[in-house]
Amino acid sequence: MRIRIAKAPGRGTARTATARAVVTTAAVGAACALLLTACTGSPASPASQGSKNGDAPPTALSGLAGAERRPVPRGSGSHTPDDFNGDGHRDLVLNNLVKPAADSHGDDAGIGIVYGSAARGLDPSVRQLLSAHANAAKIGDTLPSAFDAEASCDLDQDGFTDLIVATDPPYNGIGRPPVPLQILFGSPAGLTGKAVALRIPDRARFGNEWPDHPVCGDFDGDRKPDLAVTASSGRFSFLRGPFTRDGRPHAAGGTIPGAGPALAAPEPRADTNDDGYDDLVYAARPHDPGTAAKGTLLLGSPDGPARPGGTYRFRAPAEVLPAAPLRDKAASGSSPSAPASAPAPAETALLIRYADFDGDKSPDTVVRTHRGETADLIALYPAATPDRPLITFTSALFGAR
Ligand SMILES: [Ca+2]
Ligand SMILES: [Ca+2]
Ligand SMILES: [Ca+2]
Ligand SMILES: [Ca+2]
Repeated sequence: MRIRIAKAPGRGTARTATARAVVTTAAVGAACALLLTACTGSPASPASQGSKNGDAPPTALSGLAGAERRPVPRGSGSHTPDDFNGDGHRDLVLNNLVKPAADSHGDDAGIGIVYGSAARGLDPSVRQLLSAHANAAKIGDTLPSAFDAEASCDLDQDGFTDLIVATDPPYNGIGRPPVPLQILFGSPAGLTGKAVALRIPDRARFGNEWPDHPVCGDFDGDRKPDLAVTASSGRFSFLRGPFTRDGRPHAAGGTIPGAGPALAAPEPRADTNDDGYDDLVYAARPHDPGTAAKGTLLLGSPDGPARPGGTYRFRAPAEVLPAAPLRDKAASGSSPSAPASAPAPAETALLIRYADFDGDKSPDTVVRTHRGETADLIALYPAATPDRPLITFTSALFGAR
């Protein structure tokens, strides 16, 4: 799996670790009311099954019906990308979880994992909340407070996808900073326990910038997962996998020049020229998945992604991005319990994933509509029925324990 997960804004700034606020029932209710028709407006949607298609009271919304919790199905390992519990179904990673309105300026709400399901593509009732407090490794004596998903692949090749997370370790500004990237290993129970710091050997570091922009790929074509990570001054570290459970690469040489400042994997195929070596893109700014952008290609080779490959263009996968139906439905007035709100914050719609979730081998579209930092709606549109979401839910679920 070679993805780059959209980064949380404000990353890398020092933040104070505080106990995470639990979303109150009222806050969840408010978010739901806002999403009422979106949650119940598609009776044919499998998401509505179990709520008797509209007979349910307003509090039992299908989008929020996932507020119930079910255990993560135990898998035995798979080759499916983004399959943290190894059950063969792709899982979804969410940064930027919405926060209760009372805490909209508080800490990051963490990383949300929604597990895949055969029936619905994704099952929001099977989810995990990852946070620096619960899951980060200490750096020295200090627990980082930032915890943002950056990339995922099976670094130790055990059949369970692993998550690479950016943190904000303490640094006094003198000399080489600590490596802020950590690895959370997948398992039959999904992503649990403590992360480990990514170890980058001294010879594979350069300069005093924070190593960042991790990109997974098999750049040297030996069928083992590697990582590329920025160093400084347009150089990057090429770390050959597999990785040990304490975060060490199998091998690493000196840094490779001629790239940066941001790295990304080509989309949708990591091996752009089909020569068996995954390729790498560098660009002036981080790439948002699924958006059109320009970068420069470095072609993989037995020595890693080091051969110039010319200009590379990321293309947006869909000509028209379906919207998560937050705005239209909430504004339609058909929701009697929708709160009379002050002027609504601007809404932004983002593609968050373009990949096969329902197992038919065609890529599906997962979009997310945000209203400020306190409301969102995520919708999975299957390739087979691109005008009707298979499931919708809000990331406010992660605040409902
Ligand atoms: Ca899975
Ligand atoms: Ca693994
Ligand atoms: Ca490799
Ligand atoms: Ca290639």
